[in-house]
Amino acid sequence: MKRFLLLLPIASMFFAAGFCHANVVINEVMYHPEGDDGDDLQWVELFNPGPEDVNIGGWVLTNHPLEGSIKSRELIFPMDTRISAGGYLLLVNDLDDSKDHDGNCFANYWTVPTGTQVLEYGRECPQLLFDQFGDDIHLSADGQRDIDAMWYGDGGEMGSGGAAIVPSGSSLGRKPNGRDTDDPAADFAAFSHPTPGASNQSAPVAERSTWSKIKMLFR
Ligand SMILES: [Ca+2]
Ligand SMILES: [Ca+2]
Ligand SMILES: [Ca+2]
Ligand SMILES: [Ca+2]
Repeated sequence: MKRFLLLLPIASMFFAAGFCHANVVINEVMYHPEGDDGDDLQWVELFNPGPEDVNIGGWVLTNHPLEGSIKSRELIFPMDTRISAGGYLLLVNDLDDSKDHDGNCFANYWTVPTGTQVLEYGRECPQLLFDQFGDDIHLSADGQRDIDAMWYGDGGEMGSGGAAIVPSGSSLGRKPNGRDTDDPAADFAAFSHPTPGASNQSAPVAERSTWSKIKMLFR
C-alpha cells in the first residue's frame, strides 16, 4: 500500500507532462498555394485541442525527420510562444510582404479570425519549404522525439502512408478538426476553403483579419 501511494504522485506527474505536450497537432497545411511561383503563401496551422494553454517556446518544427538534424530547415519557436486551450497558432512564410516586397503574401489571399496569433518565419528560416509532390512535417518539444508528425504525397523522407495530395489552392487539414490517430492518410482531407487560424470546416472564414504578429527573433 505504501509503495502504491508513493508511486501515485510520480505517475500523475508523468501523465500531466505527457498530456500537456501530446495535445498540440499540425492541424492544417497550405503547401501548394494557387498561382504562387515562390513560397510566400505557404502556411501551417497548429491547434491545441487540450484544456490547458501550452507553452511551445523552444519547440521545433521541421520538414525532415528529427534524427537527420538540418538546422537551416528548422523553425525554433521564440521563448514563451503560447497556444491557448482550444486555440490556434498560424505559421506563415510571408505575412504582409515585409519579407521581400514582391507583392506576394498571405494577407493578399486569406483572412483570419480576429486576434489570431501569427508567426512569420520566411525571412529567418528561408529553407523551411514544403514540396508540392510530397513532404513530411514534424513538431517536437525537445528536437529528439515527435510530438506530432504528418506527411503527404510521396511522403518526403517518411515514404508511404501519407495523406493524398490536394489540388493547388486547397489545403490539407485534419477532418474532423483536430482528429489525430497518427495515420495521416486517414486523418487528413482536402479543403477547398482553407481556414487559417480557425476550425477546419467546409465553409470560408467570414470574419475580417486582425492578427497579433510574432516575429522570429533569432536564427
Ligand atoms: Ca522532407
Ligand atoms: Ca512576398
Ligand atoms: Ca499525431
Ligand atoms: Ca484551420
